[in-house]
Amino acid sequence: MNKKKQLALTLAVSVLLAAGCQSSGGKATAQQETSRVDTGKYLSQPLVNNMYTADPSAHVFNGRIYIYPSHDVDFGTPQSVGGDHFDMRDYHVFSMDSIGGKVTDHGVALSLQDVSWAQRQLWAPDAAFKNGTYYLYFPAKDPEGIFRIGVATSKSPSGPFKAEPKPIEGSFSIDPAVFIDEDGVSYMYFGGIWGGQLQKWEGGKFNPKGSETDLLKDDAPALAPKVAKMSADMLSFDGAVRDVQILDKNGKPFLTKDHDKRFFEAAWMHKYNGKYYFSYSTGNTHFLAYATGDSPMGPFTYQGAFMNPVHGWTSHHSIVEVKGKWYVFYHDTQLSDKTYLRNMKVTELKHAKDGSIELIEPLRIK
Ligand code: FUB
Repeated sequence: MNKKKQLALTLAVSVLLAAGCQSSGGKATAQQETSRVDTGKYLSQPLVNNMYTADPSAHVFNGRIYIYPSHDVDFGTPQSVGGDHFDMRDYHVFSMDSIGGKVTDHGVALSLQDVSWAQRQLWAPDAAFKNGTYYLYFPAKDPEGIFRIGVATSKSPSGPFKAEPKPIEGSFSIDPAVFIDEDGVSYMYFGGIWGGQLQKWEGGKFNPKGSETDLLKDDAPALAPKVAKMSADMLSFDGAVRDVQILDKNGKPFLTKDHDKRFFEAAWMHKYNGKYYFSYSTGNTHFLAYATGDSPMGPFTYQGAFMNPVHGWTSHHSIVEVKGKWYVFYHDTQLSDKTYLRNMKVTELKHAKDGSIELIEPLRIK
């Protein structure tokens, strides 16, 4: 490894770990932390104050807004570049009748102990409704420490959900986002690098000794998010997992060194005026970016960032239409100032006349 690369890796690792240590120590609840922060600094306020919530996937079911977030808790798990300190063990479902309305916590919808194949780290989930059933999709590490994606079902959008005995065959990595197109065909987008392990899957086989980051491969093509069609029963993939191609305006794929544009994690899909919008986080550069295309399988052309970095390290969102207006659910670390104890938020998202998304600044610049 040359000196420049060694320095970059050391820097990234220390930035990650230092970021995770912001105001470390103490296990204050989200509620206790509220009074310590300058709420005027933020575009919007946390939706929930009595627990930590992140990676909010929002959907409108039966005219009500349901949110499926990760449930961040400080279990004192040592921090690592692979994200061991994101040690989540259950999911709660939240709902509200309108944006700005009262948020209802429906309690524990699924626990790690009830997922027979999963050993740790219930990361960012998503939900879908089809065939009269609600599906909760979630990543977790199996006993070998490999992230897989599981599915659980319920007759109610708020759960409780019952997990299938095995992860989805052929699934790997993190951050599932399930999109059902107008023709009824469903797709799962997924993947994440660094803690999400995509860089350990080169060649289609998991390499436990693979790199913890993508930082040593500057001139290699950037690692691609994944997409698979879902079977009619929504419990498995229908066909092969494919790369999601994100191209620049000249039709060229990004390189690893394009850190402020290349995919990192947090895939999402929404459809607006007949176009497919694939959005994602750039991770270590903290932007939420989007790319558009004419098919749900891609390719997608990069359009730009639609949200500047939030307070915190991770950025993860969902985009949903509610009564004719569009909203982005996202998170930051306003309540805790710790990277792994986050709080979900929502703000309006506007498509301009040409279809582009107006850039959102989540922090008030004074
Ligand atoms: O919440 C754990 C991980 O952090 C998610 O899976 C990523 O998207 C990032 O938000």
